[in-house]
Amino acid sequence: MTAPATPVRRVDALVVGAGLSGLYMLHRFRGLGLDTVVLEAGSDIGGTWFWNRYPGARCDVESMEYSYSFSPELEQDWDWTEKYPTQPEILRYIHHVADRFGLHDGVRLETRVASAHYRDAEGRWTVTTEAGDRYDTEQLVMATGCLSTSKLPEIPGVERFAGRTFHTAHWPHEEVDFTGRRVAVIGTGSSGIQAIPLIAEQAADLTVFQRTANFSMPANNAPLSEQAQAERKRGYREHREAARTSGFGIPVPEATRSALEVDPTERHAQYESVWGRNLVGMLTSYTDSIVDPAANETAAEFVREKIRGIVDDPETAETLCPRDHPFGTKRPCLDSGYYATFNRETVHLVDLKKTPLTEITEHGVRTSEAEYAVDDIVFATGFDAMTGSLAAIDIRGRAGRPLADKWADGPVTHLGLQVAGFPNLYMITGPGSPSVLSNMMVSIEQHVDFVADTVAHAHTRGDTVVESTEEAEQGWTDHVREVGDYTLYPQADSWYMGSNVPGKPRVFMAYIGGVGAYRAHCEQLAADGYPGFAFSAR
Ligand code: N01
Repeated sequence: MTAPATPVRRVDALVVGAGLSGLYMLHRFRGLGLDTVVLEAGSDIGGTWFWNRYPGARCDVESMEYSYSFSPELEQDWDWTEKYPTQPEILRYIHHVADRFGLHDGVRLETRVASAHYRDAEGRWTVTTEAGDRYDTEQLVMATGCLSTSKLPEIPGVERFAGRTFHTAHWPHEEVDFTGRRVAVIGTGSSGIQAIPLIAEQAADLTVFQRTANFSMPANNAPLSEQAQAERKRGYREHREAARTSGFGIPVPEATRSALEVDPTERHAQYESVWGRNLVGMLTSYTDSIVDPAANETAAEFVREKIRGIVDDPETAETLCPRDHPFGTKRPCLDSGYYATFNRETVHLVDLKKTPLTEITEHGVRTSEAEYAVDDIVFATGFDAMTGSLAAIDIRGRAGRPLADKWADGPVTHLGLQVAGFPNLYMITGPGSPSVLSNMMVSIEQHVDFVADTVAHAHTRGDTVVESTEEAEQGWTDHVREVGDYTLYPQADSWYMGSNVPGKPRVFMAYIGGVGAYRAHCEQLAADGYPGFAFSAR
C-alpha cells in the first residue's frame, strides 16, 4: 500500500525564514489580509541572532539604529541597555516584537524548505519542506538572510579531530567553558575578532590562525544612559529619516573633500575624531576614501599605526596589519580589546599566508610548517554569503528553469528583489541590493515595505502575478556592476565577491550606490507605475 500523499496547504503567501526580515514580512502581509505562513529551519525565531551566539556576539550597528522603525510605539517602549546590543538582547527584542504583534502563530519552526517550484499554468508556487510537507502559495518571499549558510575551511580531517569543535554560526545554546584548555581559532573576520578576546580570557593557551589580517576599530561599547536614550527617542523620526536617506543607513556627516586635498595633520585629526565612534566614520570622512587607492591608503595606514601602538611585539603587530586589500573593501570590524589580546603570553598568532593550513589532525591543526596540538577548535570561517541559502533550495521558475542555472555566472537580479522568470518570488536584501553594505534594519524594512506595497498594488489592479522583465533585470545588474567597479571593493578577495567559496563566480554582489539612492529609485518606480515589472492575472 502506498502512503497517502501529504495534503497540500494552500496559502496566499509563504515566507522562508523567521529572522528580522521574515517576521516583518509576516506582519505586513497580514496587514494586507493575506493568509501567510513562515517556515523556519531553526527551533526558534531570530534568524542570524538565533544561530550566532558565540562569546562576544553583538551587533556592530548601534542598538537604537539596529531596530525596527515601523512602529513609533515599539520604538518608544523598548529600552536598550548598551550602545551595541549583545546577541541575547537582540533575541529578546525579536521575541518582544513577535509577542507584541502576535507573530508566533504564523511561524512553523524546525521546518527546512527543500524546494520551490513555479507552476506556470496557475501562476503559483509549490513549496516542499525536507519533511515532505507541501504548500501551494501565490507569493513566495525568501527572507533567508545574507549570512546564513556557514562554511568550514576547505581542508581535510575535520571529522578526525578528537577534541571539541565549534562553528561561530552554530554555537551551542549552553555555555561553553574554555577554562584550562588549549584552543585554536581559525578565522579573523567579524565573528573571530569578537570571540577571540573572550576565549583568550578563559583558555590556558589560544592559537589564532589568520589567513587575512582585517581592519578593526574599537567599539567603545558602553551602557546606554537614560538621558541619551530619551534624547534619541525624542528625535527618533528625524534620525530614522536621516538613516533612510544616507549612504550606509547610518546618519553621518556627508564628506565634501578629498582625503588628498587636506594636509596630513588635519587628516590625522579627522580620523582620530571618528576612530571608535561607529563602523562607517572612517569610510565616510572623505569623498574618495573608497574609490581612490591613495586616499584609501591614508585611512589604512592610520589603522595600522593604531595596531602598532597597541600590540607590544613588533612582528606580531606587522602580521596583524592588513596590507592585501584596501581599507573597507572587506567588511571592517568593531572589536573590544582584539589587538591587545595578542599581548597576552598565552595567545599566539599563526600567519597562514606564510604557512598555509594543510589539515586537521586527530590532535589539532597542521600548517605547512608545524602541527599545533589543541583541545578545542573554533571555526570562525564565515559563510557562503548572499547566495548560499538560496542555492541550498531547489528553486525553479518558469518552464522549470533552476535558479542555479540562471545564476551559474553569478547572481542577476532586478533591485536585488526579483529575478526575471521567477514570478512572485521576492528576496529580502538579495544580491544586487544595498543589504550587507548597510545597516541591515534600514534595508530590511525598505525591502519588506516595497514587496508588500507591490503585492498590494497588483491586487488593487486585479492582478496576481508580478514579474520583473529581463530588460529591467539586465539594466539593474549592469548598474550594480558599474557602480561597484567605480570603487575599490572588487579589488579585495572578500565574501562580497564570493572569493571565500572555491568555485563561486567572482562577482561583487552588493549595491554600493547607497541606501538613500536605492530607496529613491524604488519610490520613483512605484510612483511611475512600476516600469520594469510585468503585472498579469491568472
Ligand atoms: O566571516 P568572515 P565572519 N583557511 O568571512 C577565514 C557579519 N557579522 O563570520 O579573509 C583559513 O568575515 C577568513 O579568511 P579570508 C559581518 O557582515 C557581523 O567573521 O577569507 N582561514 C576570515 O578571516 C561579517 O563580515 C557581526 O582570507 C579561512 C574568516 O575565516 C560577516 O558576518 C559579527 C578559511 C571568516 O571571516 C561574516 O563574518 C559577526 C580557510 N580555508 C559577523 N576560510 C557584527 O555585527 C575562511 N577563513 C559585529
